[in-house]
Amino acid sequence: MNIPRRTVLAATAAAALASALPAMAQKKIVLGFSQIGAESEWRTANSESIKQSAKDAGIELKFSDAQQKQENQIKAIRSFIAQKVDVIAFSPVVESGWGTVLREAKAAKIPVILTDRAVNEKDDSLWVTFMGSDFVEEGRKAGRWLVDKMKDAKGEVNIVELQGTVGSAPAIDRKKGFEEIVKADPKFKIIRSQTGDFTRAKGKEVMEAFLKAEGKKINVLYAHNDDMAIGAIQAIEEAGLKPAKDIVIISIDAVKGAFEAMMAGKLNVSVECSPLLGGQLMQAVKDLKAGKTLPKRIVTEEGIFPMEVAAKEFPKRKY
Ligand code: GYE
Repeated sequence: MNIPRRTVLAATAAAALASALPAMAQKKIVLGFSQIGAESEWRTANSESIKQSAKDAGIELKFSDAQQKQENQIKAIRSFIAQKVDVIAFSPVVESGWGTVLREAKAAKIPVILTDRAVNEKDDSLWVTFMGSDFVEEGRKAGRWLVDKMKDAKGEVNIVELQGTVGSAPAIDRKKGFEEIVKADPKFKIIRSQTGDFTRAKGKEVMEAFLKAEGKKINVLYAHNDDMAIGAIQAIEEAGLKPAKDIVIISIDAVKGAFEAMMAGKLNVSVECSPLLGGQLMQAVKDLKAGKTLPKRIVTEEGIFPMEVAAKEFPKRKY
């Protein structure tokens, strides 16, 4: 058969293009994510959510664990910039000190998404969106629950507070929201407040010190997360006291460990803070790549779980 040479060339070009197309279509979006570390049950669930959601969304994830150190997060972000990833996301361990590296990302035209925790920077053009919980509101929920629980209490209500990581958004905001509510009634007194760094070990250690200093004076423990509360419960038991009875205990996150403590009658209430941010993060990454404008703030919806509902809610919990 005599096929004109031009036709053959055109057919070859078309075939080449057709075989290249799927490869082009398959070119995966690359997301660099800098995680804080693995300090709590919340964080573990958050990392799993991000990894699983990236897989489900077909997004290539470069995941870096900073082991609680801001300098490691800055290094990771710089390396993502050098690798020219499509999008950078991170959960900032503390609020301040991000200006320089965020300007570097902006200069490289790589969009940045803040997940879980906010930064304290005036120039909000340095990130496209911030997705996560309203920590001030979580603190208020904890405060409102306590005010209601103690509405008939006569005399002083002495509170000890286990704060999260110094300088972190959830520690600053959860303190603020809680104080805002309890200060309305002078019977509430925060007699000690110290960081337990969001970990069980530190929560236990600091609670031991509180008990040594204040002993039976302590009526309430407000812990900025469940892990610290769980550590503190151990300290309270070792001191011969009954958690949730001798000392009312309030914490935040509502992870499975907290539900177990509530079902065992050792924790009074946990305010929900969802770590399951992976799905909405991947959606945001895809939207960005499709040229859509994202809302500047995406707030997670959450509830509050007192011990009375723990057994009923437990089977439904996903983290
Ligand atoms: O409450 C705590 C974790 O940033 C909301 O960090 C997060 C907090 C969470 O270590 O358990």
